Amino acid sequence: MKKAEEGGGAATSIPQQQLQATPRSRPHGGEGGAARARGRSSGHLVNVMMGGWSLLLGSLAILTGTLAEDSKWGGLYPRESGSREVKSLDGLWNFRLAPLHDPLKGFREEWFLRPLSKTGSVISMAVPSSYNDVTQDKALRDHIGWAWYDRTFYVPLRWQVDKQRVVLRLGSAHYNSIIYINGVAVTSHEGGHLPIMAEISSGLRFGKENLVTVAINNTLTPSTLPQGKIIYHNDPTKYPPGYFEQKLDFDFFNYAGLHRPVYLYTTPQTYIDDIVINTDIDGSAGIINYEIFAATTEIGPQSEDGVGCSVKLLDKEGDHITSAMGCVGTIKISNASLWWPYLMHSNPGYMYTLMVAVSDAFGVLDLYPQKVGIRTLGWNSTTLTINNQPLYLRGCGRHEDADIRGKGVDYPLIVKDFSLLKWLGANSFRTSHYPYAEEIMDMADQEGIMIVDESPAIGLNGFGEELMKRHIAVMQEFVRRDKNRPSVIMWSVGNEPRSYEPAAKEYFSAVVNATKEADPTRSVTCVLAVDKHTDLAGSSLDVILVNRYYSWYSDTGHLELIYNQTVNEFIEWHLLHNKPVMISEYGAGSIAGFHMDPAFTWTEEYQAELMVENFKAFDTLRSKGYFIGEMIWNFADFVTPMEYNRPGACMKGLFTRARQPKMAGHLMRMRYWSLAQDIHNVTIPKGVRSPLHIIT
Ligand code: GCB
Repeated sequence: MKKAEEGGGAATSIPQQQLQATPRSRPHGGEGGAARARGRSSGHLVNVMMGGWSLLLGSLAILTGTLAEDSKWGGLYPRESGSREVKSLDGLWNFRLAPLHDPLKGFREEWFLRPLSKTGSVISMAVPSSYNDVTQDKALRDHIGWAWYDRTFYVPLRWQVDKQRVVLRLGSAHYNSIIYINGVAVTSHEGGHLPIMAEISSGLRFGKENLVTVAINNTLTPSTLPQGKIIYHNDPTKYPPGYFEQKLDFDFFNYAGLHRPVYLYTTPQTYIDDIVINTDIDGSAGIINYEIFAATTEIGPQSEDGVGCSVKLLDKEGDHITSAMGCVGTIKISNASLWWPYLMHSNPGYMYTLMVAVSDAFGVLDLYPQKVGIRTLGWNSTTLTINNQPLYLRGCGRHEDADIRGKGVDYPLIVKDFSLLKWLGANSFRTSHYPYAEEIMDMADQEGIMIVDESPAIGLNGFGEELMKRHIAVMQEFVRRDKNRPSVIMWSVGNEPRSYEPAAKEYFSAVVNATKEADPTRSVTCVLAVDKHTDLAGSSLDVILVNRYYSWYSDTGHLELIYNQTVNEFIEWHLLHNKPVMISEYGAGSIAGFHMDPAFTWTEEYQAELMVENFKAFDTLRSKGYFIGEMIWNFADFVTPMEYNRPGACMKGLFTRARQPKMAGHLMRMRYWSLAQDIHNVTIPKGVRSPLHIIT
């Protein structure tokens, strides 16, 4: 077995049964899809899927179920260490769409058995990226159904000699996906936005060329998250035979593809499968409670004696602070540097590194560097706190959305967006309306930007058993991925459900309870939009988040009504539930460069004046002591499906899609810095000024 270079010293031992495939008795972790899929022929796997996923609506293949084995994975991001190597598979892959009216052709012809280039024509496709906007091809932009990706890669012989476990990890693939290595299906996954993993060691040709193939289907149905519907048009006087369209229950473009980085990484046969961190504070001391879940494959450990865990805590500069033994433990640090949000402290986003080691009597087997931000969260009927200080959230709803790449991870864009958030003086955002890329979440941790972490359940309706099971499974996967992130201060189980439907009460109670069971340390919300007297979800939530578009979707043009309507609305939500309340969306569309005085809908002036009226209402609500934040819709303009009532995009951005500030961006900057000055006594930077001096 490969011995890592960094020593952890003698380690306290893990009982042998915990080292076997399912470490500890967790609902997740341990050996996953690859091991189980191994030995099956790929043809069998497809048959299983076709049987279980009720594939056809007319001629269209649709996935409505899942093999789900891979959902047991996902806790730890691929990181290098003294015992682990990471190899990126990003770059240009080969790509082909399945024909719209013969969606199963690729499975029938077994495209996964050979390079795609040998079964037909291919184009180059960037990974990570959405595939929709990277060419001039309308068929690619508007595709519904299966798309196929493949590429070759080498794995060094040395990995085999060193008896390394090799894991393939895709950050996400939207929506359903099946992954093949050298022609054999190794795992499948339902749902975009969350990782897919498979241990692939036994299917690899070490020192030789290997083939990875991904089949991916973007079709949304009433039982997917998010939901959608396929509508068939049967009137032969209007539509050609077999004509169908995808209807969506949300307004953002349903970008599809391999949106996030694809990695291969190695671990030893006895490895760190997951780490759970919870932190607390005691006066000026910081407390880190940790739990390490080790696992082993059938060919490990090499030695069964004395396998155990140890940790070393390093500060931000990498200097050693303290060490501890044991797979479960507590570390107390006197005069700890806490994790604080941006503008709430002079050193926001402070994180330690917990170097976790699993060792045996001969030395370290596996190492994983786990970031730790020490902070506490609290909530009661009026307040949300961090490190015992009340919070006021200044933020926005966002989208993963940009030119060309769609929802593809893009490092320059990540840096730009966080730079703009800090320029605004914002301290938070909501991952509307799905889990964001881990690379974005890393930046939030590091910069001290607080996150309301939202699941992909947007606009839900028809609250049946099947949907609930899926929703709970997604929340568990989501918590597993983001549980150790200090930036995540609240879970949002969804956005704007039809929570007046009678089944909503029981449904949300079950989903919220399951989320709390997975993570009792954070508050849970759901963003509401229906009338407060018909809503049936609010009673299950810790914090009430409400979207309201006064003078835009209602009383359009009547800015003078905003103040009263907003103040009354939120007072009533609080009285009804006796919980903290906040506005999670408000705003107006504006076309950058479109001006009219007096203000008119779609002008920059109208958007800005609507904001000013809202600010007055928020200040009144703030003084009541239970209004805990404001998030505008939206950070930047983003692309919608084609509609006649919007020019290709939702134009409610503070910034254009190219991230240039509108008048609203400058105004928000003034607002958020003034709030930060008022609440945290920060100095407003030079150059922050209201663009509205003309109207205020
Ligand atoms: C909403 C939705 C958001 C939309 C927004 C709008 O309530 O939550 O996804 O984009 O309204 O602009 O209509």
